[in-house]
Amino acid sequence: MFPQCNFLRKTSTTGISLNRSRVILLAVTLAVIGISIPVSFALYFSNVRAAQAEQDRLSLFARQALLRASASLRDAVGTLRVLEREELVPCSAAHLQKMRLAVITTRSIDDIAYFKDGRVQCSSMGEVEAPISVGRTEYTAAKDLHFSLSPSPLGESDHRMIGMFYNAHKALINPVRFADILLDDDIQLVIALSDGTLLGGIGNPDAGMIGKIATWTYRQKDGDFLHARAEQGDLVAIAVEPRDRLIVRTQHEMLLLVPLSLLIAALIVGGVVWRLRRHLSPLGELKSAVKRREFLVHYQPIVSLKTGECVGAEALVRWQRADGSMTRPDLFIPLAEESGLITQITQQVMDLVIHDMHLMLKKYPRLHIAVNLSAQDIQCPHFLGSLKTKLEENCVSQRQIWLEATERGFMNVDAVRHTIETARKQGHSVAIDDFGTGYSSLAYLQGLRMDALKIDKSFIDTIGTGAATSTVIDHIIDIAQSLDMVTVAEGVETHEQAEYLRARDVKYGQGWLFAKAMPPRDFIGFYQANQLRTQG
Ligand code: G
Ligand code: G
Ligand code: MN
Repeated sequence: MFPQCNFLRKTSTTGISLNRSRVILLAVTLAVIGISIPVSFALYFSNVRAAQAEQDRLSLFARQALLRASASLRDAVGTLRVLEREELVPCSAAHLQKMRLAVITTRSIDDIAYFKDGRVQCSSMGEVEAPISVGRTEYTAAKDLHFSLSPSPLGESDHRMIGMFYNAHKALINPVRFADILLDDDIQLVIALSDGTLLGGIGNPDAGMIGKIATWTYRQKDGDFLHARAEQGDLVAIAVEPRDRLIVRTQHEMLLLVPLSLLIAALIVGGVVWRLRRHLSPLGELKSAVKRREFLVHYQPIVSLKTGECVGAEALVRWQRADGSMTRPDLFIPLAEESGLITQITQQVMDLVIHDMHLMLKKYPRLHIAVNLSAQDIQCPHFLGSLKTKLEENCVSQRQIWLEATERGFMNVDAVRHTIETARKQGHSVAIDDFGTGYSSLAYLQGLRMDALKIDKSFIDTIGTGAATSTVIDHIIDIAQSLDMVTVAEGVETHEQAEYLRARDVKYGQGWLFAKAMPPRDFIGFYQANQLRTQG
């Protein structure tokens, strides 16, 4: 029905000065947070994952070593038990033979000795000429099982042998056999008794450090080393590695997690930019103002030049932003018209006028409110239907709403005629606004009835200046009067201007001489005081 109603166009960034720096600051803050959180998480989790992976690796070695050591120990104990059970004549040929066989078949045992009264009587090597002392028991494992640590036969501290006593037999055990599993290069491994006594190790364990770790509780940490323990019965296996390994592993994890976190950060920042873009463009800002209904209306009184009675007011829209600042219409109406948002703003203005003024309009039937229409409202008068409904709902007469149309909206004369005729049929008065400033042909005045003509401020300003243009105002007044239109002078600022207009029978005036535009409550006060003065 109104093919001309599609006003949405691409818009340049005209006009509005915005609160950009705040929005940009917010965007930068959000972006910094959006980047630093995922990256911090990535760094943190790289550390955690690396530590866990290294700990798992060490634990695995410790458990393997422990299993091996337990098996060796079981083996050795088993061998001695068998020897005891045989009950052979001590140091007999058969006994010596059995001991020799046991040494050969039991991997962890290097030598077996038989002793009596604390002195060695014979061993797998044969008879002992001068009986040697058997050594002190240093650790008691099971009831019948004792250990002693003897110095290395070769005098090297890391090759000392372990003595294992079971009743009358003692087995010499090479501790290296206890932990002979394959290790990664950088890992050191030790087997110890649960009191911290070192049994053996591989990978050149640093005895001091390991001894210290052996007595630690499970979670204790050393600055330079990572370690894992496995315990079973009397045995403890400890795997140790330098902390440097962890750094390498952490770097590995970072290679994976940091790019991932940067990707997430990019998504977050993209989202922030996408969300804030609308706030950064004037049009985006105006769109959200329309969506959030950030508009209000101020009312500028229109008075009778003869009597001074206030007969109505012009509704002038204001944009009140969330931060409380007020934006004037000349800063956003052009953008609203360019983008097609103006029709929604007109609707909101009409809603506001009814909300603010319906009680006043009902109480004072002679009062009117003039609402500005944009060119698009005139070409596409959807607002008329809903205005009618809302006025009826609020029991306000259609006559009390004037509609102001500027010449700029008169390009498509057929559409204008339709709108103006419909509006007048509905009971509204229609005023032509900013008359004489629109550069349009006066032809539209022919055959198009309107009720009022608003003489633009620029003509009022010429009054008393003696400028050549000052005579134009007289012609405008003549045109209005010959077309039987009510005249309203806009922007009246001086008594001289008012006097001049009065002398030429201009009916109404609007301007700072009478009052500036004011909030609804103030206008109601102004109007009531004016009524008392002029009517009472
Ligand atoms: O009062 P003021 O400076 O605020 O008005 C500036 C301009 O904005 C004026 O030309 C006025 O006609 C226009 N204007 C004010 N309110 C509205 C409105 O609700 N709709 C339209 N289309 N123009 C308005
Ligand atoms: O364009 P429109 O006719 O709708 O405009 C009303 C505009 O004129 C508003 O911006 C309003 O604030 C302004 N205005 C109203 N009266 C005066 C006045 O006496 N002097 C000046 N300078 N501006 C005025
Ligand atoms: Mn106006």
